[in-house]
Amino acid sequence: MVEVIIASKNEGKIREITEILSELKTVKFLSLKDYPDIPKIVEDGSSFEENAAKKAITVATYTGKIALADDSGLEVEALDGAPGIKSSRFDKDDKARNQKLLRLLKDVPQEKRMALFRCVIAIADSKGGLSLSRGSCQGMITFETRGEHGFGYDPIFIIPKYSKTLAELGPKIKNRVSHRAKALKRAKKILREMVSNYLKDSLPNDLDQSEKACTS
Ligand code: ITT
Repeated sequence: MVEVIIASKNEGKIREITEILSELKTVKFLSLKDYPDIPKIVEDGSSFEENAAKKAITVATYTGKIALADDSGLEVEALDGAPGIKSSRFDKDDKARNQKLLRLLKDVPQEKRMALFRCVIAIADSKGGLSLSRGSCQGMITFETRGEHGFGYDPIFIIPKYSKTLAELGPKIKNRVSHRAKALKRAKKILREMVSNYLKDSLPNDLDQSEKACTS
């Protein structure tokens, strides 16, 4: 098994990432909850890409293991893309953030409530390797919170195809259609390759190349 650290403290994200990548049977996922001593990472980048890369590189450097980070957020068209990369700092907790958004949009009619969830996944290793993958998911903002599943802005984000919020749809559908699911589709291939190289490299040196090839 190869240990991969999910560079996040957000339980909702950790749960979804672990579920979506569960078919990687040679990977054991840990998260920042298993590394309470890692210093707080300040997300001061000017893009999802910069913040995701910073989180993954910091954790890979600190632990010496492969790290996978997720930087994500919600862009609301009527608010010129806010809260965007500031989505987690928009207010003090999920409930307050959702109420604030609904308040700001109270006079915005149905047809102008378009929004986009974005996600960037960064995978870094301790030797300086870094790869990024992106995903987005289009939707509309509700007039009230709906549903109990998920986390964050899920109760106010409608997927038009289902006319339901992500919090009503639940994990099975969310993990197929979400910004995170899309970004992780490509990230999964990258991670599979990194892990297989890592396993090959960690075999004893007295195995010759043909024996190593048989293990991949
Ligand atoms: P880490 O940095 O520790 O991963 P975080 O919650 O601070 O956790 P971000 O900086 O990426 O993560 O902020 C993302 C914000 O967008 C945060 O408020 C989330 O609740 C929200 N968000 C991201 N993905 C979401 C999703 O799938 N559903 C609902 N809200 C989401």
